[in-house]
Amino acid sequence: MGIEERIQELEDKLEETPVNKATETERGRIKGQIADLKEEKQKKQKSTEDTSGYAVEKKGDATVALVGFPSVGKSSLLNKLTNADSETGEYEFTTLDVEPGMLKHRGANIQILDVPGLIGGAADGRGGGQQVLSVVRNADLILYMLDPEEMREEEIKQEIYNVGIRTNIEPPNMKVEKKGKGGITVSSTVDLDIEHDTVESIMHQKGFVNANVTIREEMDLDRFIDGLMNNRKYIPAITTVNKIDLIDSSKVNDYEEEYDLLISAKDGKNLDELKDLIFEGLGLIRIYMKEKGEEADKDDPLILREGDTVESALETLPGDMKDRFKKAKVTGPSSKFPNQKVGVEHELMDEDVLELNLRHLS
Ligand SMILES: Nc1nc2c(ncn2[C@@H]2O[C@H](COP(=O)(O)OP(=O)(O)OP(=O)(O)O)[C@@H](O)[C@H]2O)c(=O)[nH]1
Ligand SMILES: [Mg+2]
Repeated sequence: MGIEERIQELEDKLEETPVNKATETERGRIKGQIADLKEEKQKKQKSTEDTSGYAVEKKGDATVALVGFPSVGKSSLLNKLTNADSETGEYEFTTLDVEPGMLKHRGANIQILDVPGLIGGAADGRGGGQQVLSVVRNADLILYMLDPEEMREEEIKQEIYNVGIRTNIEPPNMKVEKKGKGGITVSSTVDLDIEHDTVESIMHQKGFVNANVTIREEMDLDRFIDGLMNNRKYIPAITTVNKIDLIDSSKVNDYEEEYDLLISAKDGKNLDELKDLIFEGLGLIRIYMKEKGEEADKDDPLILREGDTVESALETLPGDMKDRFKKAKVTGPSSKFPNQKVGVEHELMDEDVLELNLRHLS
C-alpha cells in the first residue's frame, strides 16, 4: 500500500472513531501516525521533484509570499506594489514561476514573492505545488488573496496548513527533555485536557522511550502533535479580499468586518493601507540614526524588528560597532524622556531616534 492510501485509511478510521474520553488515546495514536506519514510523503516529494527555477533567494529586510488560487490577482498586485513586471491574464496559471519584486515602504526593502496559483492538492505535490509551498514556508509573512466571486478561503488555508505551516499563532508552549530512564512523564502547569495515556502513546510512537514533557498551555491533540514535530513553521498572515471594485457595497461591509483589508489591485484601492499592514505584520520598525549635533536621518532608517535592542542595531550596522560602543541616546516611543541614555540591552521601538556614542578606533 502506498503512503497516500495509508493516510486515507487512517483518516477514514479517524472519521469512524467517536470522539470521547475512551477513544482519545486511540485517536491520538492515529493522528500521530497521519502526521508522520504526511511528513514522510513530503520528504519523498522533495527528493524526487526538480526544484530548479523555484529557489528564490531571499533579499531585502523581509519576505512576503502572495498566496491565492489562480486568477485572484497576485501578479496584478505584485506589479502595483513593486518594480516587477509580471504577466497578468484572464486565464488561470498565467504565472508559472515564483516571481519576485521589491516593495520600498517606510524605508524598508520588502521582497514580495508572487507564488503561482495554488490548486487543490498542491500540498500533495500536484501542479508543482510542493516547490511553491517551500517558498511560502521560508517567507516572513503570508499575504492571502481571496477573490470575492469565489472566496475558497478554507480551501487555500487548508493547503497551507497541510504543509505544516501554522499562521498567526505562537508555537505550542511545551518542552520535551530526553532522559536515561523512567519512561514517559508529563509535567503540566495547566489543567490538561489530554489524558496521560494519550500523551504517552503519542510519545512512544514518535520514538521517545524515556522523556519528560512539560506542557505550559491548554492544548488539544493536534497542537500537542505540532509541538513534537520539528518541521512546523509559525508565520504571521494577513487575509485580503481583492477585486472589491466588482462587488456591491453591502458585501463590502460584510467583508470589511471579517477580513484584514479589502483591496483592488486594478484600481489601486487601499494599497497604501496594505503597505502599512505588511510593514506592521512583519513586525518591522524604523530607527532614525543621528550624529551628535545633527538632525536625525529620517529618509534612510535602519530597519529592525519589534523586540530588537540597541545591540541589534550595533550588529546590523556596518563596521564593528559593538566593540566601540560607549553609550547610546534615544529619543522617541521607547524613551522615557528625550535623549535618554541607554545601554545595549535597551529595547527600541518604531521611529526611535538613536544616537550612538562610539570609541574612536586607535
Ligand atoms: N476587476 C478586477 N480585476 C482584477 C483585479 N486584480 C486582478 N484582476 C484581473 O484578474 C485577472 C487575473 O489577474 P492576475 O494578476 O493575472 O492573477 P494571478 O493571481 O496572478 O493569476 P495566476 O498567475 O494565473 O495564478 C486579470 O484579468 C486581472 O486583470 C482587481 O482588483 N479588480
Ligand atoms: Mg500570476
